[in-house]
Amino acid sequence: MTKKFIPFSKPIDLTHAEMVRRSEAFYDFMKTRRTIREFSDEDVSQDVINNCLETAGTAPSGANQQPWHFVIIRDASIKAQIREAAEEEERNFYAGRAGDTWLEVLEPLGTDAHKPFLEKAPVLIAIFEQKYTTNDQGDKIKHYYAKESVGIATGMLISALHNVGLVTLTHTPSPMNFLAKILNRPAGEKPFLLLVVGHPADGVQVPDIDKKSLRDISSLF
Ligand code: IYR
Repeated sequence: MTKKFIPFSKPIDLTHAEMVRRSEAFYDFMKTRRTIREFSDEDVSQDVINNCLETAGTAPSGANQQPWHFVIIRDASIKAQIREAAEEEERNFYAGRAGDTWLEVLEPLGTDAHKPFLEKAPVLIAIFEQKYTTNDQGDKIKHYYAKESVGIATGMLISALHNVGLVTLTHTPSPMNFLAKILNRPAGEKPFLLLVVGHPADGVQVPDIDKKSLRDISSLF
């Protein structure tokens, strides 16, 4: 394939002071994001979801292969199937598969095998990692750094949803192959995450937890 390059111009050009102010303002807003486990049934428009998905789709990816697929679930009967399958996995998880050490670190979050949010929240987004795709000739096209890429896209999706005042829960029932089955996804796709999206329930509380300090998460040479 021949290379084609086009000019790039900086989308924004700031002074140092403006950069400091803007980076602070972004941090101040992003640090208000909390994972929410109780949702109201208030709806979220598909226009908003689509814009946030388009933002996620701008993520960098290995060889620009964009190895992600997002399934939007609004249908009550599909949500019910997902809840049933997820709760079955979670019962096994909490009854022993997790192991004591894992359950110990989850303790402060107060989670258990009940997942009513899977039916209550207006939107579920099942995110799939495309490990490979299959072309019309039936050849497998391998994707490079698929997991890293879909992780980055998911982070951008969570940020885009937060930016419009929606709340999310990054739900990872394990194993979650049932999602590929229920949603009829092709071979080569592996469920990455089930993102629960909506508005918080009235009076919802969140765990009193901290984020690590800059000192703890970074080092400077
Ligand atoms: N998937 C289980 C357990 C769980 C695991 C982690 I790591 C969390 O941060 C939270 C929960 C569940 O959803 O309950």
